Amino acid sequence: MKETLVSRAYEVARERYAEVGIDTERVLSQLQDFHLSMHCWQADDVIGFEVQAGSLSGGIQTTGNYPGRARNIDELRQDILAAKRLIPGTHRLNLHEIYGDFQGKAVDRDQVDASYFQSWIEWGRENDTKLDFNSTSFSHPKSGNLTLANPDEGIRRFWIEHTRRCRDIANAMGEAQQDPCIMNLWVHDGCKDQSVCHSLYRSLLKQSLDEIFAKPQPMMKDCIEGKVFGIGLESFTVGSHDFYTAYAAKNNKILTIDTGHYHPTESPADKVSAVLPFVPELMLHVSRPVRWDSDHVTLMDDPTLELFQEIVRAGATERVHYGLDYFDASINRIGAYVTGSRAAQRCMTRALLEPASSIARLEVEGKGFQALATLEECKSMPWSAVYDEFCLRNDVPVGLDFIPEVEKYEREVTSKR
Ligand code: RNT
Ligand code: ZN
Repeated sequence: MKETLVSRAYEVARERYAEVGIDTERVLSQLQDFHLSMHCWQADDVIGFEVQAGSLSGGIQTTGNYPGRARNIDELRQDILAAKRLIPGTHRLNLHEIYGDFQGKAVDRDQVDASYFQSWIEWGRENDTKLDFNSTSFSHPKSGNLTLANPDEGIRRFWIEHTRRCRDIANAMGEAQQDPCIMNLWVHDGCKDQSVCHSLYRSLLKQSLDEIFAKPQPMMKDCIEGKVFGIGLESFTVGSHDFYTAYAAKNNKILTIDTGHYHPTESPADKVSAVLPFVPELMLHVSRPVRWDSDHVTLMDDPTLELFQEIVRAGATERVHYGLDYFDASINRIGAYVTGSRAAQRCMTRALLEPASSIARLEVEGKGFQALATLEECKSMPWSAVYDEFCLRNDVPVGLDFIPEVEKYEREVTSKR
């Protein structure tokens, strides 16, 4: 019954969109090629599997203690698969270094190598999931306030070694999956209070990055992520957006845009067309800041929608990697995983369904009101029927039907932890 309703609604939507020159079948196939890089850290509150794990540091925080957190690698894998069953399409998994398969062994960050990720590589192969990667400079006794920008040579060397090894691991993943692994580099380096050493720290970070990136790694791609500030590091951030934008432009690196990492009235979406002429590609960390970089679950809010629209309008869908980055410990984590992932897909659906070239034509012909009216009309076009059809064709619950599935998994699995 529901299936016929969905299909009927889709048929109507198909005709409505055809009237404005949009082929919904083409959009459905574009959606099939739209791969999210799911952040493994959503299922366990960014803790990971180090034997020596301490508490989360580096200016990031999860708040809440909803029961059912994944406590080990098997539980995490189980949760990721449970979430994936409810998200249409095929998706990648974004691992942090602290999620290695350490088998109860204390492996310090400057000792890690690809052997600890062999089981992930196999898991990825078995589950049709390509892997992306991140070095991890937070939650470690040597994290402090400064890692790659630390004037202490020993500490700086430690983190350079860690990050180099992470690139080796990413490259091994890329080779195994015959598709480049995208490795993100984010360090929290900054100052709680006023500092007169901005220039010193930034030159150290630049030097560290130059050393780290010196080795060619053909099967991985580097991306670098700045931010405004972290908790406890409010006064100064070494790796600011400007720093990494300049570094990426000069060194041909991928720039990561985390939607939570800008000033509250600044538009992450507007950065897409501003930086793409100068950097090879973009990585996204789709998140939702509520007053600060609070990493709330992604929703189809205006900033997120605009981000996807700007990518599509720029014709840049193939030059962007679509990572997610939020961690909410106050609600069911699988539900949060699925809600955020589907929200990102829904934004992409709307963006792909926009008759952008006709609107652009109106705009350049000076037909301002007609362009505005068309944009306004797009908001109420039946885009959701297209996303529902996408779920249906991928054999994934349509609409709210995924809620009982999450509840069942909670009853049977996560509530028993
Ligand atoms: C922190 C950055 C970073 C982390 C992850 C866990 O502000 O957004 O990307 O969230 O690496
Ligand atoms: Zn991020």
